[in-house]
Amino acid sequence: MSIDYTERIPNNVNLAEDRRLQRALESWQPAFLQWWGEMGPTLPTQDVYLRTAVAVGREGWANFARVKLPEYRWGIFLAERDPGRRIAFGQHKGEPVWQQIPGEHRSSLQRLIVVQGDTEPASVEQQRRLGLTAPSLYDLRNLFQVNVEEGRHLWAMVYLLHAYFGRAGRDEAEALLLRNSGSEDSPRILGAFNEETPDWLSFFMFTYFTDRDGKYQLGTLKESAFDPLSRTCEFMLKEEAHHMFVGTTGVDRVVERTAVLMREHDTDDVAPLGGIPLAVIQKYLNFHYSVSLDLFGGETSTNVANYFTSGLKGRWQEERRRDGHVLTEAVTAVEQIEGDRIVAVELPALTALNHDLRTSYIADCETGITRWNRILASNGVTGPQLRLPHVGFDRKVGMFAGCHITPDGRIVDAAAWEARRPAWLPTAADKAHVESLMRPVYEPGKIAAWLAPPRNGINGQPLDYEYVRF
Ligand code: BYC
Repeated sequence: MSIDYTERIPNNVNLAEDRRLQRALESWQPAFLQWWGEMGPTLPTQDVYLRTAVAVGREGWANFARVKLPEYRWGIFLAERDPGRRIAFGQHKGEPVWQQIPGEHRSSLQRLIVVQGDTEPASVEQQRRLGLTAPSLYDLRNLFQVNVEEGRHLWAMVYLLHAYFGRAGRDEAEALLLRNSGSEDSPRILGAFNEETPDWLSFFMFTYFTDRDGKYQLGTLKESAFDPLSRTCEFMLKEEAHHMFVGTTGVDRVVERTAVLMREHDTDDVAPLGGIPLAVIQKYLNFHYSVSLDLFGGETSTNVANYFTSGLKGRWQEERRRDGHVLTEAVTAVEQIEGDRIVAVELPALTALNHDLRTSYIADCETGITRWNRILASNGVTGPQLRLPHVGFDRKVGMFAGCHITPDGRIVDAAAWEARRPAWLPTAADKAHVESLMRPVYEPGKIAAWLAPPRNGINGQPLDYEYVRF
């Protein structure tokens, strides 16, 4: 089914047939647009070369065109319904999925949807000033693409709140526009979404590590017995892939430029040459990886055990797993601190599901490390390489919170840890150097000197295409 863009809210959920819901969403729409105007991108533009979803099928789901940003059409798109779909896990395994929410699961599902929904506008807020310093029109366009789609993901969650949670859902939808990233009085719900994204190295790290958490969390919600949530997340994942591409290739290009400068000048200190030293890249990586690990919640959680058992939230690629999908008997190994050592202990798999998801996420993060080190090697850089810090490093959530663990996984005392902090996490001087490189480059085909050019343009366009017009 192709989507009708003459409707006020483009959708594939037959909104026109549910006048009450349509009216409720139409009354939320001006508040969204006002929020976008106040908290969205600050850089004024004439138009941007953007993709917009036009269908949800496998092929040809998106259309590319020049769009005036404030006129972007945010819509509600769910993946197609599979009428035979059954619950794949937990105590209701094998039963048909739910089209309505069983009363006993209302509050848990609402909580999950609100937490997910809260992250989407948060990231737009975090990124709002990046348009002032983009390293090229290509990158600027990618930033706006990510921003409009995060805005659409907010719509996705607001649709569910309005359609299935009555008055309470409408109140939560309103509140999603009232909390703000980094606000003293009403911050965003999860820690990483109150951090700043002040520069483009942070943006690439964020889209690599934090958007990747999004991929895994959406992957678990895609398994949900609540079918509308599952279908919403399935389509969101499709859009999300580009966001991670921006992160992966963004870090690729920074690493490549640094490696070229290191080789050409035979030095690690590429800062005076206008590059970002490898050690600084590593520190940014350490920071973004650790705050993203916090997004998985505690290693053990009765919340997550209940979500799984009742069918609200599955595991990553639940249906591909070769077990009973119930987990009442299963155990799994989880790292824990015992005295001055970190050891693996066996715990019930059900309560360790946040840990299970985080384990898949970490393996995925490793693929970035491998590719960046390959870029270093192919440029003849043979010294220290990039790596993921230990899972316990600099954590604020879970069993490692409050512990002092080094990037290589040693437990040390607070003083020793603090003394080494400048070697592990970005210092004021590191941030000032990165900041000094953030100068906008808005001539078609031109690119800032601190990163390599992209390999390809967007949607087959050349690199010197005017991706954004002012
Ligand atoms: N900060 O039992 P626990 C994305 C709370 S990113 C602050 O371990 P649970 C995106 C927790 O809520 C994906 N608080 O938690 C990326 C709980 O509070 P209550 C976002 C935290 O429930 C880039 C308490 O601590 N999606 O899409 O097992 C750009 C006890 O914790 C944090 C989701 O997260 C934290 N980091 O798991 C744009 C999916 N961590 O309930 C978008 C929905 C935990 O006792 N959310 N707490 O008051 C969930 O599945 C779960 O709520 C969590 C936590 C995985 C977040």
